Amino acid sequence: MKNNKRIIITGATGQLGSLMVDFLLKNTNHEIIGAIRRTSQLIGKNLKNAFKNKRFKLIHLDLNDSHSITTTIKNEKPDFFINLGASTFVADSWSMPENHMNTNSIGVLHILEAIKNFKPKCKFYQASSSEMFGDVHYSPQDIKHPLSPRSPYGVSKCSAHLLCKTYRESYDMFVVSGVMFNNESYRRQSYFVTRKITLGTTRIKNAIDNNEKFEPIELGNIDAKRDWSDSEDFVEGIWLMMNQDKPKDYILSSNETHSVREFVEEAFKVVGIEGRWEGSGVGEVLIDIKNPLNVLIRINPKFYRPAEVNLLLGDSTPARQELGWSPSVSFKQLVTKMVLHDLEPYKKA
Ligand code: G4F
Repeated sequence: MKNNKRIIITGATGQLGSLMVDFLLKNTNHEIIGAIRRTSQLIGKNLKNAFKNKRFKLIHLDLNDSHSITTTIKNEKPDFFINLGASTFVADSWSMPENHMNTNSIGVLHILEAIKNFKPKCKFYQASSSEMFGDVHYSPQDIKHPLSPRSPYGVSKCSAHLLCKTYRESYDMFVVSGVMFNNESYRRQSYFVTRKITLGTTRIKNAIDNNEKFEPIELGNIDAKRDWSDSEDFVEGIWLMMNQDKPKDYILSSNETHSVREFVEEAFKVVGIEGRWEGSGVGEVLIDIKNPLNVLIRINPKFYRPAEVNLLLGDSTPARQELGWSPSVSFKQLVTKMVLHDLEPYKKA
């Protein structure tokens, strides 16, 4: 196919990667190469539409193996490389810090080196993270906010972010970092707090409707605040960043912040359950107002983190003004979308 570009997307089975694949297959005529680890479990689930398209193919690439990265760049000769592959679960980064540094930092170094040496005109996108701002100095956080991470994950993302800046400035490469605040969807894994809540809420709703016993959802710090967006909005922002004339970093965010507590309240509202918070600290619970014996949420300190990012609130004004990007889904709409998706299996049952 003439004039078609070749785009490699790492993390192609993940939430953002698979949505990126779907977006590019739908909105461009380019060849899409999904890169995944051989052990990735979500191929059938998240890439089922992509496999129907002849412009899509899957390859194996391991961010922890420089040879696999170099060989991929040499063989595939990509025009764009969108790096959405990473160890993304912040809580795990204290128990697996080396894995996070290797995958998220050294992996990026290998990609940058391979592009520089074998396909220097390839445009590179790095998924930077609002976790880099960690112990925030001011709100809202803009692109100039100091890097102040609070977890090994945050450190790994800072290091990759700085490598990108260095390669862009040293070798005149097209390298952009999109600093993405939290983004969620029905493809989010169940151990992230939003999906844990939407899956838990729908499980409880089904149990109450059928007069069955149920276990509450167990959470950690419910007062942490995040700037949550819909991942489907972000993939468009990423593509706009890749198509600028000159590489420039941007923030992608909703510009609103909400606590985990608010997310819980909204989710139960969607299924028509009204709760009331009682107690405090580790003893705090959310109970069902209609039947106070029903405990909906309980705190489990095992989900507390050794160091917490208490507040994230982005300022994506430059992306909106200069790239023409804008999020289309509000906080309430996002919670509703995710809860309604997770209710579906119960309707079919
Ligand atoms: O959903 P989370 O695990 O996401 P977190 O840590 O904010 O990281 C996500 O967003 C980053 C961008 O800011 C990405 F870079 C990163 O890869 C990932 O996508 O936790 C959100 C908040 C935290 O404050 C956590 O302490 O929810 C709090 N929380 C409370 N109870 C919980 C739980 N988090 C999880 N995962 N599980 C709980 O039971």
